[in-house]
Amino acid sequence: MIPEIVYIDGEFASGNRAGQVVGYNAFTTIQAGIDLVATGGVVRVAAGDYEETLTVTKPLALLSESGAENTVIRNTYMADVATLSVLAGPVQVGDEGQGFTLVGFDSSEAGQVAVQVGSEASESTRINYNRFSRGSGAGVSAVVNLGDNELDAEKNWFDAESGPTHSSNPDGRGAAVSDFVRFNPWYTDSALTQLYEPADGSEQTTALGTPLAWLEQNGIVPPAEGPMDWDALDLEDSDGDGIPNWQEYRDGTDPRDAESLLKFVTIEWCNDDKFYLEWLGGTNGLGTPYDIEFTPTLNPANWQRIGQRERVQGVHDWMSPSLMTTPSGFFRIATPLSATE
Ligand SMILES: [Ca+2]
Ligand SMILES: [Ca+2]
Repeated sequence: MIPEIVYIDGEFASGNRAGQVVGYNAFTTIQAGIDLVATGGVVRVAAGDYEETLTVTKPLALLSESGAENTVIRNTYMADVATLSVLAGPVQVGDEGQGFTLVGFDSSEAGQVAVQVGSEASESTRINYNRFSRGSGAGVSAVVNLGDNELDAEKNWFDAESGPTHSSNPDGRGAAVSDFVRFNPWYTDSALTQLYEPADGSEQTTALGTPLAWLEQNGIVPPAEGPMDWDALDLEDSDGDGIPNWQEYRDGTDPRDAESLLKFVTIEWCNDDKFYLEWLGGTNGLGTPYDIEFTPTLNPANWQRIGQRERVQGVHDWMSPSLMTTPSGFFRIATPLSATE
């Protein structure tokens, strides 16, 4: 009977352990387990440092028993041979808490590869929760896909917080991957705890925090034949109302309408103990509530938030809720970039 699960431990001696018979379902090398497990079976590898080059020619799962940190597969003796070659699939290499540290032949020469996947296996192979090392040389690749179906190599550590070296990841400085390797998200730490969170292109902003998409929606775009200087556009006052575009975003007003700007229209002292305010504002921009701030004197100013008001389009009103201790002072409407408690 061919075993569905085989156990690998470099320290197995001859003789049997509970349920494990050395030479049948227990081996000291990973390659022996790969060769002798049933098709579609599981090769379970105990913690240790395995100096091997592996070739997989049938569907199986290769899993460690105690994670990538404790289970290393290393090619120390065969230059120009991948540490792990996958020639048929589906094959799974690693899973959560059951990955490997995979080290290619350590050389500064290009062409040293940790995992190479053939075209017959690329679509159905998964390589996750592993760690790749660049070794001492820059020439070591983490994952090379010889096929043109996308290979799942998400959630690995590529030996750099910036992710693997590949043209589609211009900031990546880690071990390289070939084309047709899906590597995003990757782990940004070797302990495999923090996944990289890609920036959403729609959330790009100017230096002052104005979304580029908001400027575009309001028809404020760089000239076709000029520099893409969004920061300069942000500082412009496109409608000539005295308010720069970045401020109109925070105020929620229309940067193309000079009548639309944040301003008080009414300030009243009523019933001898309350202030009543009205101001023009809008919802065309930042969505955080307006802060109503007050200072009894401008020299020195001591602005304190005394209320908040949800945004609407047009006129806002607000009545101070409690007795104001001073019948004179100054108000302003503040629009902090992020909501404050
Ligand atoms: Ca303006
Ligand atoms: Ca305006």
